[in-house]
Amino acid sequence: MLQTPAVSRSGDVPVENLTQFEYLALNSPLNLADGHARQELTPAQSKVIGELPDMFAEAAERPVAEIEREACDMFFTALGQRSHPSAGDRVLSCYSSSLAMEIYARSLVTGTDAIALIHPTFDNIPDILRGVGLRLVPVEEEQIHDADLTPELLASVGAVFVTTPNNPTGRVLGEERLRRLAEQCAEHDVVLTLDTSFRGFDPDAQYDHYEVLEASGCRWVVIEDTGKLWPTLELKIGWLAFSANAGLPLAKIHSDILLGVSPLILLLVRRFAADAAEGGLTDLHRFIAENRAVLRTRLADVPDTWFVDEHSRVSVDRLHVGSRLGLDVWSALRSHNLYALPCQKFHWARPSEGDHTLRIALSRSPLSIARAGQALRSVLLEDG
Ligand code: EGV
Repeated sequence: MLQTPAVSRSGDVPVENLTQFEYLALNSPLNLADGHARQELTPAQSKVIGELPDMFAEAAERPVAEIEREACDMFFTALGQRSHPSAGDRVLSCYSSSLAMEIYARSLVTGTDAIALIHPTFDNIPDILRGVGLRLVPVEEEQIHDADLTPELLASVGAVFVTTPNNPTGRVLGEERLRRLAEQCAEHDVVLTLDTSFRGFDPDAQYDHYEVLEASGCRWVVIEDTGKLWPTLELKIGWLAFSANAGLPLAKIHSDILLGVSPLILLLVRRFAADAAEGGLTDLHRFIAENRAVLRTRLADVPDTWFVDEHSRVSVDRLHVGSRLGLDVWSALRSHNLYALPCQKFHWARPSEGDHTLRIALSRSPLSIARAGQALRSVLLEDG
């Protein structure tokens, strides 16, 4: 199923996925495209970075398994996941959550040929899953939140994959829904898979998921990510956690790809997670909420535009551009050197559903958000 690549107006570079849209923005001073954290370090985080030479020495000296266990415990616990399995047992460390997902996908395809996947969601998830030969069955986000999955759907797939909080909508799977979904997956012997990369931004996503999953008896896999939270210049860990009964060759395939991650990065994660637990996370929530408020206020009186995900707390916000085309607005913004993300490709099963929305990143300096708000405002008013 080939789709015509989106072509930028000013150049003719074909853009085949969301990440390629994000590449275009990487060197721009007003990059509000990718969901990575690019704001300034907080004073407490700067202090940790100042101690990197000592941390390097510590990482070189101590047993890596010990550092890995501490980093994993600290991170999972900071985000409310007290019942998590421990590293070295049923948590595998990866360089990134996309790598964790690739390892998951390669493992899953040994036992099934189909997976139900939340729609919309960030397009590298369907692309990675399709890349190993899985057939994807779209499940609407509303469907997952509002009711049980049908027995027909559950009988037709080997796994269900939910991004929670979802990217880009910010929608969180609540505890009761997770419990029910896990029960259904247990009943049908389907692997329940969660991508919780954005969980750090929303306290509603920080109830103890592992307690619910373990109690259900279902086969489960969870991909956790430190990569969206802190401005650590792509120094991050993706974690692949799984149930004792997962029945997938995750450890074998992980070992095919890597011996281990850097103990220096594990130490960095441990230190940033400790700071998060001691108030850093609350500060981050306030920071994102303020950026969101500045952006929304700046555009509040622009006709025929609105923010779609009213209650979202994640570090991105979707703007509906009304009757305008998202790609046209994206091009106009680009000529002001401001980059956002057109949303079609999040709607991996039906891209036209994203024709009129843009995703704006909020993990940026307040000054960038203010400037972007101003540029968006003038572009939308010209165009409206
Ligand atoms: C976001 C990009 C890839 C991803 C960006 C993202 N990574 N393609 N492996 O991290 O929301 O901007 O998730």
